Amino acid sequence: MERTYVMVKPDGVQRGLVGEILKRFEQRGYQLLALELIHPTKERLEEHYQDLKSKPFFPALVEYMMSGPVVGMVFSGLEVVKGGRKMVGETNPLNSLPGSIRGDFCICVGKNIIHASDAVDSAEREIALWFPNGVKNYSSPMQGLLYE
Ligand code: DAT
Ligand code: MG
Repeated sequence: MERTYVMVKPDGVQRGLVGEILKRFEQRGYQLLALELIHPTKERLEEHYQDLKSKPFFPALVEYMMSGPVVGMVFSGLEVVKGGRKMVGETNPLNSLPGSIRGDFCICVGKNIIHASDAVDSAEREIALWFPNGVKNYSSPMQGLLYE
């Protein structure tokens, strides 16, 4: 089953939105495989956002991401990468529709409260980066109720 990496950013954690975000992914039917609150290092964040290193906003992005703990999660499900991105909304919350997480809870691109992997290969890279000890799969009776 496909997997994705979701991270509640420091502002999302401080605003008490972890439960709301976790709830949305759970109620959609995605299966929670891992969950951790951590204080990320600069090195870890620079690796996570390696594709954005040359962007002018990169230093501010890393500073923001280091402003407090983050909560990382791994979810599995059918096409969970694409579905997760839809639930999160657009990068700029101003373009995010109501009903999406960014569309419901934030306003500015520099404080957009949540990360979700944008492709299957980046999801696997991010899961390996944030959960270096590995993530175990488990079977759940819910699967039979969610999938035909
Ligand atoms: P996303 O988080 O939607 O995958 P991204 O990977 O392109 O977007 O960028 C990562 C983060 O960097 C994004 O959540 C917020 C910040 N960012 C992106 N574009 C930005 C911009 N034009 N100005 C300021 N911050 C930006
Ligand atoms: Mg991205």
